[in-house]
Amino acid sequence: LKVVALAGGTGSAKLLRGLASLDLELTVIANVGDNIWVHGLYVCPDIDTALYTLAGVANRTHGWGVEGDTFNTLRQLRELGQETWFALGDKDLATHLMRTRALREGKTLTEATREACAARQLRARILPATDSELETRILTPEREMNLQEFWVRKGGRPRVNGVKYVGAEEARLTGDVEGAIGQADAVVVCPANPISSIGPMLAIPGMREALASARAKTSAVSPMVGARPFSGPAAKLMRASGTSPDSVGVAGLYVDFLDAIIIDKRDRRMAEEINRLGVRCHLFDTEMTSSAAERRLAKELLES
Ligand code: FO1
Repeated sequence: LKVVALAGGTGSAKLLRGLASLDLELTVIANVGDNIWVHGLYVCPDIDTALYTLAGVANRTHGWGVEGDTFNTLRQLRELGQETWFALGDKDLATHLMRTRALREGKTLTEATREACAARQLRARILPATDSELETRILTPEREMNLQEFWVRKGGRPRVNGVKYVGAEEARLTGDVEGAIGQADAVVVCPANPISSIGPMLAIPGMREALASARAKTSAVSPMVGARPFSGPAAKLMRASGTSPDSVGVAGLYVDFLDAIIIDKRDRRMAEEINRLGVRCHLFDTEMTSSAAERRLAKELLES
């Protein structure tokens, strides 16, 4: 079974682990909107979260970075007067060094990511949604900023007036992404921030059409329970984008290509409204608190 999973950051990792535990051929399409240049290195948090998760080395407490990493280089940078609000671990740095060198040698992000996957002997494929530059910017009353600056440096505190995907209109889907979606037996949208994780990928011209015209059924897991996401600033960004911050809002954002959505069983009251949108709504326990729960949800999703 060829399964394609659209994935963002920390929220997606658990479902990716569940999918990878099943007997299937997994291709992850990763968000690139929250990539950022730090100390001259190109950091791709969502690609790396998928990479570390599938390689079995992800830090499970934070949901990002490498388990048991140390921060000696970061400490040294701080002593040397550099900005260190974005915490790059020593092991994590190796990934950014390899990627940045590959890009400097003229390779695409897709090629650099393929090399990173091969170096870690991953069975799954990870594809950046695009090789073009695409950056999620958060509009606050004070100024516009990169997503990482908003979320990590400012702790997600500033008021949000809007979100934009800079470069999206000129961005191009890669041939690998188009091919993977076209050949998939199932497409899944991981529980991830629909505005900052999945939104940038959907803003690439042709992505929504590719998903809608795929022969495979597309199903999602909602990242929301009630008006709260499991993690991150989803509610705030959804409100700022004029979407109701709950699973009905999530289904509405994907309605043009989604066949089914799994929402948390505590949100039973929303099922009817979602069904009325033309998206089949399934109720399940979406909080993945063990490997068994990750696997159960992954199975349920493929059967939905
Ligand atoms: N998140 C934090 O809250 N604080 C950090 O210092 C931080 C560093 C970091 C370094 C590498 C990386 O791949 C991710 C990192 N993240 C950090 C997480 C990142 O903000 C999120 O994983 C995604 O951008 C959300 O999709």
